[in-house]
Amino acid sequence: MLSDKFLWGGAVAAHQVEGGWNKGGKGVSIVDVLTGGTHGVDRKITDGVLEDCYYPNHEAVDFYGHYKEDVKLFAEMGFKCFRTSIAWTRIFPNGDEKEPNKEGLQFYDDLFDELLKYGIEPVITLSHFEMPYHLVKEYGGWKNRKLIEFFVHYAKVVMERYKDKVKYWMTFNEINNQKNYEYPLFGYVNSGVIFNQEENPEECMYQTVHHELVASALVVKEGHKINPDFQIGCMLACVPLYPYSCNPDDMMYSLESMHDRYLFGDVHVRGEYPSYAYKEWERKGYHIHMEPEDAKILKEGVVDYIGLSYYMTNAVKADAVVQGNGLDGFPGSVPNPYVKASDWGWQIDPIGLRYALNLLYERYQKPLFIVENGFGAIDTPDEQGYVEDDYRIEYLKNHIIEMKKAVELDGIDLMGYTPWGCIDCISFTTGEMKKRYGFIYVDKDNDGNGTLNRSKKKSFEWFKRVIETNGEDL
Ligand code: BGP
Repeated sequence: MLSDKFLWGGAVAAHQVEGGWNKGGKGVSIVDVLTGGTHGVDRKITDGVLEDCYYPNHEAVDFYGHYKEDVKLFAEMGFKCFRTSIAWTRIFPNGDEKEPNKEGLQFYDDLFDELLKYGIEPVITLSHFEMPYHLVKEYGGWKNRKLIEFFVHYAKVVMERYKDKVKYWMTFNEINNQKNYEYPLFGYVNSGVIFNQEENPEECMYQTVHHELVASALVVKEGHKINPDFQIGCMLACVPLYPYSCNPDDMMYSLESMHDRYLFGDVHVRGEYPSYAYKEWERKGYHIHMEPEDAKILKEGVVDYIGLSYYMTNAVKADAVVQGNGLDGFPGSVPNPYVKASDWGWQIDPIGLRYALNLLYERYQKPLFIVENGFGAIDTPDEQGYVEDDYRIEYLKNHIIEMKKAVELDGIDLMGYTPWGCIDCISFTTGEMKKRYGFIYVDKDNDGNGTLNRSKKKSFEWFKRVIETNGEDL
């Protein structure tokens, strides 16, 4: 049985739902200047706002204007918590101001009050791919150590302001995806840096992420001073990399590939880099600049829990030709003959979730929180506008079964489960509307047309029942 404190809910990120990109004094964030993409084509990083392009994030599903209606629907489903992010640019439009934007602060006050009215706990990510664009243009993004100061200031302002409304925090969303630095989008949205345009992309990535790790640790420390009851976590993209075969070469290759996935998690959770990181830097002649106080900061700022996203596993083969675009595969990835993939090539593997939870728990012995999981699909409403998303129910059900095994059979300390995109939102990787995850359908198409009307999909009633029975009736 799951504990009766188990946090069932849903997850989104500000820039994928809010819209209102220039309302309420909000500044331009880096996602505001990405173009939308089409299936199979990467989103593009532009050099500023192009007026003649369709920018899905600019309007998104207008959660900014509809949040009361949406929160009411979340409450009807029985959500115990709701994960979203604070758009840094609503609070500090440029990122380097001293004084916050009052209207931005008020928006999140209103949103959190609305959630709390229904007994829904806000779970807040401080940085989910939406740093101020000004910090990229003016300072070069997180490559610049100065960003630590700006981020810590922003975090302190919002933690102080919402200290009685928000208990659960996360610092950076999927910080470890930057390890996949050959794929520009991940590095850019996390750090504002296009690594493969740098002289030494990998060394630059390590230096950049080091600044984020120090900032994260400082925020954990400062946050606990503001309210000792705060639970402040990290957020890791968890993609277990299976060896393709029991050939020792494949076994070793998968272990080495997993080193990459854990590296930054180790710093968040243990307060130090793993031994193999130092060896790699030495071997490759990298010089990662660290201030003398950094080691102490990292040690003192270890996280309280690990938030994770889980969508897929990958199989890796030592002698595979490098393939994949960084979204559907990591270097050495090969199709796994035992699992199917979604339309976007994401391998569907519910057992992999139990595997992932075991990996993380064995390594860290810290509470885990599944803050993203879900099935992106093209939903087709019938004539009445109803979406019968049995495929989504099937996906989530199978994952919840394995999640429960991790708790009930493996004894994993799991705080909660918030499926991704509980209301339809803009897909991050494709920039499109048509890749949907929600229990709630939003009438908006890929070209931005639609009424923005909200309606319940079949999965809405299903998930409501799951929460009502604490995961017993699937
Ligand atoms: C994660 C991000 C989310 C989200 C999700 C699904 O990497 O944290 O922001 O979007 O992936 O990806 P997509 O929207 O591309 O299907």
